[in-house]
This record gives sequence, structure tokens and C-alpha cells, in this order.
Amino acid sequence: MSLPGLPVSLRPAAPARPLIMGVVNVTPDSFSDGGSWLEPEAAVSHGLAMIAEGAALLDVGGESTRPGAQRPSTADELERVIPVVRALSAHGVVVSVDTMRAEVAAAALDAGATIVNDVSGGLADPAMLGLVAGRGAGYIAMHWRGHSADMQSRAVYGDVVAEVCRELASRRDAALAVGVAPELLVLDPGLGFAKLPAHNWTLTAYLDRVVALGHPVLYAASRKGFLGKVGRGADDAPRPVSDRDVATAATSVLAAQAGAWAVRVHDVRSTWDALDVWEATHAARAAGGAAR
Ligand code: PMM
Repeated sequence: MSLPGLPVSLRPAAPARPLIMGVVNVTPDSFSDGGSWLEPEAAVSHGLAMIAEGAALLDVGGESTRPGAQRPSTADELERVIPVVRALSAHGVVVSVDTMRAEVAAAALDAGATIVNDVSGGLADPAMLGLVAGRGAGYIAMHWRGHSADMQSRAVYGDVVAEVCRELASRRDAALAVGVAPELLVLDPGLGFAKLPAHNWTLTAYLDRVVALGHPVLYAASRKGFLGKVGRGADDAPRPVSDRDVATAATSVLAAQAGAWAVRVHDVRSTWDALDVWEATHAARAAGGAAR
């Protein structure tokens, strides 16, 4: 098993175009698309459409982590996620399962997922890291300070970049200590999780510091609240979730510039085009002004 786009021996010194991870939320209540893809058939066809648009992998989740969200039961999460993971994997899609529960992760790996995306970085379920290590799966460890019900009360930082990097490094150490393969470990600063808008902007501005921790980095700003506060609407109201994909695509370019491995987005098309712009510009710059 190696992470898509990144056999470790090929880890680029200069930024390469990030992969696009398409979001498949099989939940009734996610902030961005809750309820849209609750039926397995709808979730699968939405996922396949994102692959056709250029997504390299799909992240399937059955638990909403919006601020204040209540957790589903394990049984509900399994029922939502597993049929979708199985069907997408059968289509040959690289699937990550977005879960904090080792039991759900194990069932998803059995159903064909190859990566576990754990927004708690192993803090929510003590069995998670051992499971991932034992199965040789890819692992995305996100910066997290507690469950969604009260996480925003933990959005207190002196130096958000230094603290997120330090706390992520400690999750990295915990994962490596139980045997998660270093080349399969991805780090994610966790925008919106115990973060105020200013924290999200600062982490975006200094994403290269997270990259400097030495692991592939996932950047996941798509449609999040801080992106609703930019842009020009007819009034001063925040942009609705459905109108944040242009801002999201702009952040994908910033993530590319910082050297992210992948961006996790809901709208693949707009990020694809934005990354085409970044890639063409990057290639022209690398050519040293030698265009004829
Ligand atoms: N955000 C959400 C869900 N899963 N996973 C990772 N690794 N990083 C994130 O920032 C992240 C995540 C919440 O967004 P959604 O409701 O649109 O899925």
C-alpha cells in the first residue's frame, strides 16, 4: 500500500500539484451538504461524478462534525458508510473513511477502503492507531481538541501555528509509536475544529509550517464558515454554504503553493480548474522565463 500520488521515495522537493479528495458525506446533518447523499445510490453516483471530474480519491463519512453536532450511534454510522465504501471500492475508487471509531474503520477497510481519515488523530478511540497499524492502512491524523458538541470553547491559542504543529507532532509520534507506517501518515491542521476564523486564516497563511513537519499534508477548508465571510454579496450577510466554492478553489491554490499533498473539497470542478491555473503558472516559473 502507498498513498495515491505519493510513493515516499518520490516525495517531491518542490511543490507538486495536490490531489483532489472529493467529499462524500452520508449524513443527514453535515453543514455543507447534509442530507443530499444519504441514500447509498445517490452517494455512490455523486462520488463517481467527482472521480470523473478529477478527484483522485473519495472521503466517505457518516458522522457530521459541524460545531455542536451530536454523535450518531456506531450502528447508524456503519449503516450509512459501509455500503457506500463497498460500492465505490468495487468501482476501483481509492476510498478513505472519515471516522473516529476503530470499529467503523475496521469494517470500512474490510469493505475496500485503504485510508482512515480520523479527525481526532487517534484521540477519540484508543483502539484506532493500533487498528490502522495492524492493517497497514493509510492514516490521516487531524488536529483536534475535542468532540464537536463543545469544541469551539477550546479555540484558545497563544500562537495557533506553533500549537497546532506541536499537537500534530505529538499525534504523529503516537501513531508512529504503535507502528503506523511513516510513509502512510498524513497530517491535517483541522480547519474549523476548535478554530475561529482568524485561526483558519493564520493556518492557511502558514500551511508551509505544517508541511515542514515532513509528512504529506491534507488541507480541508472547503465551504467552511470562514470562507462565508469573504466575497461580495448583495448585502453584508455571510455567503451561504452553497456559494463558497470559488473561495474554496482560491484556498486550493494557496494549499498547492504551500506544498500540500491533497485538498479535500465538495466541488471538484472549481478546484480542478484553479489547480490547472496554479500548475501552468508553476511550470512556467520553473522554466525560468524561457517561453518562446
Ligand atoms: N472536515 C470535516 C470532515 N472531515 N477530515 C479532515 N481530515 N479534515 C477536515 O478538516 C475535515 C474532515 C468537516 O467538513 P464536512 O462536513 O464538509 O465534511
